[in-house]
Amino acid sequence: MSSLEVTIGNLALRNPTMLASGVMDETAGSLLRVARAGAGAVVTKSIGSEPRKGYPGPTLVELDDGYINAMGLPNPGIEAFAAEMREARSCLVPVIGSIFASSPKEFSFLASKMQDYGAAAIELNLSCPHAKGYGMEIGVDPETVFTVVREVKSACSIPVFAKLTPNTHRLLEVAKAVEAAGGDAIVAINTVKALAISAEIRRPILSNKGGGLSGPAIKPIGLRCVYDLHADVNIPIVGVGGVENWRDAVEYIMAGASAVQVGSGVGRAGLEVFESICTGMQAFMEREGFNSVSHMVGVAHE
Ligand code: RRO
Repeated sequence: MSSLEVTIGNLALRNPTMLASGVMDETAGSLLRVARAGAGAVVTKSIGSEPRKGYPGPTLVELDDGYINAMGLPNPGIEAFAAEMREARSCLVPVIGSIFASSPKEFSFLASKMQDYGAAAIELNLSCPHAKGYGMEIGVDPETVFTVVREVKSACSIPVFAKLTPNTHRLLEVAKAVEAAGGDAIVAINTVKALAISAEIRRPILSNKGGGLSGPAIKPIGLRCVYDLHADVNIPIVGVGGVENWRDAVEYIMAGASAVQVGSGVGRAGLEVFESICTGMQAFMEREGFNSVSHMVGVAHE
């Protein structure tokens, strides 16, 4: 029997699938449903210091091969999120607290709150493509990223993951900064900067105009980033971007990911996506003679 168990840093997962931040993850109830559906871990919506409404609608456009979103970091704020985390802790699987902030000090404050709330790990959002003062505005500068990760690492004892943006030519430098600062894993990738226009309305569709593209359209971009990262950094990588079946997950693992996250795939394939990825991957591993997921990590480089 092939094993689907993996460890990322010192975080043990029953299988290599996680719910990506931003999907079904703002309440304990929805996180619990995703855990029951078979995910190996769940990541919360990115939470900031204060409540935020996000951008006015429309905030999402559905395309044939993905979505473009500009939600604008809507979240209840770290104080109110305590109640959701208290309930989500009864989850069968690790709950990873995603946070966004505009300074290293604010990131460490939020990380220690998430740790107090019982998060099993922290995911730093260094990559939202459309929020002034947050996300990729911070995450494209290796020095700033180094300082953020180092300060968060000294403020908490749980593993710290950094979610990076593909919207830069400095991805490898940023990833090396995460590693040098003691980061436990890299999560790649967040959404790709994109735009949708309505011919009839003659304007961009989203209220924010620009947004972030996700889903199958970005899988080759995610694969390329994970492949390059695996060649250059020595901490685990979590692959995200267009994963919606076992084959997508295996491709990311062969590129160098130790686990994958599923975001748009939940919207497109339903909650069954986690179980079907795991069943398909298990059958593939048995057919191909892989005893564990770790034996598949990075084999595309050999
Ligand atoms: O909330 C958003 O608009 C958003 C976030 Br925080 C993110 O990290 N990535 C994205 O595509 N949208």
